[in-house]
Order: sequence, then structure tokens, then C-alpha cells
Amino acid sequence: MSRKRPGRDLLHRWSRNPIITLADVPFRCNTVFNGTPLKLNGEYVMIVRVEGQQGYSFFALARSRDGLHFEVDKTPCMTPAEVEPWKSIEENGIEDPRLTVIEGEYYIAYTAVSGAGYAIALAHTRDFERFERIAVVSEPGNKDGVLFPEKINGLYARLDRPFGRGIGAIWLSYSPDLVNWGRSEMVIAPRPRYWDSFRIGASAPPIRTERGWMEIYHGVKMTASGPIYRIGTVMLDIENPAKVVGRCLAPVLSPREEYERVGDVGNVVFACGAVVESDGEVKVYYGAADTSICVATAELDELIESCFESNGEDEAM
Ligand code: BMA
Repeated sequence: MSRKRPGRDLLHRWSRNPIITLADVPFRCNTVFNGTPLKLNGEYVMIVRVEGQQGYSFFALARSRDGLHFEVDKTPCMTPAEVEPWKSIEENGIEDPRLTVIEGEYYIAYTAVSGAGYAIALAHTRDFERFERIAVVSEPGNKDGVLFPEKINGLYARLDRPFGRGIGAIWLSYSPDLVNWGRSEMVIAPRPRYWDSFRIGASAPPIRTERGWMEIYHGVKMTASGPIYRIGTVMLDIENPAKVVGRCLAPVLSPREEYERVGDVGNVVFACGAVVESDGEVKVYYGAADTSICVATAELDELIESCFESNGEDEAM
């Protein structure tokens, strides 16, 4: 389907969105959103962010056979830590999980919220029942941490979004052990004039493609009535992901449907992960208006192409 049809997005929403709402959560809570999926032995698991009625967030596990119909487990899978050193750093909740498989192990990068602000933390699971914390890997003032699914030149790698001077850009860091991080550099900045002019952040863990690491990210534009969160694509060099080799001009998904426009935080589509199917379909899971979880799809080739829209082509807008 051509993306040039007015009002259409490259990502196609499933007609029965949203796929997980409050009504699907078997315990009392306020909202469910921003889920991170994984396809495991033909079935899907998704760690979802739940905001409790008391106001802070924690995680639950949802399971599905087809990636469209999910059942949420009866109890949360990970709640803010009750023991130090994590207790203080997670006292206001845990948010926005991102699942990455590295060498067959399941890692979750997430946002730990304390009185000092947002920090990035890492946890690990083998069975999606027990989750062990690894380390808090940033100072407060950083979020949207995602791990690459492979070591790069022998080192673990991550993208994140420090808040330096209020400019929300995406940075890259490396680590020999997932605990100690460094060699940090800025990789992708917001673009004046564009839909991602206010701030940006990594969304899904990077996907290896024949043209580089494809990152599905979120971009924010500030308007008179508040921010609008959209989803875009950027391609990073395989050997040196500090090098941007292509970036979409137009977003691949913008809030348009009522469930994306209206909710606890309106005008938000916010992905935390995607599944690449063996036939080349990519299922992008995203939170809608911080109130429910939806899915939208595109062919991997189309998403790759979107990173290489040439500048000056107004028809891409
Ligand atoms: C971001 C994160 C997301 C949220 C989005 C829109 O900064 O906090 O969890 O979905 O804002 O509110």
C-alpha cells in the first residue's frame, strides 16, 4: 500500500486495536501501556507497563499465541524494589521496559523513577517468572535505554536519552559487562522544523537489517496544546552505530485514532518493541495515549526504505 495516500501512515493499525486495555488486566490498576514483546518458540510474551491506581508504574506479563490476542498474568511480574540499592532509585515506580535477547539471555532495560528523576536500570530473566536486577546503569537524567541484541566489536552497546540542557537526543554507549558503561557519544538529535523537533528517544531495541541497525524511535513535537509523540525510523551503521546512514523524513505512525488521541496523555503513540516475523512482516507494539496497547504492521523492507527517503522530497510528508 502506498504511503503517499493522504492521511495514511506507513504502519497499518490492526483493525481491532487496542489489543490490551484496562479490561484485560486481572487486577485493579489505572492503565496498561508501553509493552515490549518477544516471540519465543512460536508464542509471544510481552512485558507491559501497568500504572496502578496509586499512581506509580510496574510490570506485568502478557502472553499470546498469535501476537494479537493477549492474556495478562494474574499478578504483576516485577514491582519497584523493596531492598537497597534499588529501593531508593525505584521509589516512584518502574516504567517503559525494553526486552532484548543477547546470546540467548533475556535482558530488560527499564526506567527507574526516584525522587531524583529518571535513571536507566537493567534486569535479567531466564523464565519470565523471576526477574533479577543487574545494575542501575545511569545517573538520574536519562531514560529510553535499549540494548543492542549483539555485542559490537566485543562490547555490549546501548542507546539512551540523557536530558542534557533539556535537549532530548539519542546517545550511544558501550560496556564490557553490562554494568560499567562509557565511550558515550551523541548519535541522533532532534530536527528543527520536523515532527521530531522537540525531543527524541530510542523506542524498540535496534533490529539488524541488511542495511544497518534499524532503530524505531519516538519523536516529539511541541504544540500550543502540548506534545505530540510519533514513531519514526533511523538506520545506523552495523560496525559503528554512532554513524547515521539514513533517517525517515515523515513519521511511520502518528496519533490519529481516538484511542491514540484521547487518554491519560493524549496524542501519544509510543513503541517499546517490535517482532520481525519470518515472512518479513514487522509487528510494532505501541502504547496509545498512555492508556492501552496497540499493534501496527509493515513489511521490513518498507520500514528499511523509510530510512532512506531523500531530503527535499516533499511528497514524503
Ligand atoms: C515519555 C515516557 C512514556 C510515555 C510518554 C508520553 O516520556 O514517559 O512512558 O508514554 O512520555 O506520556
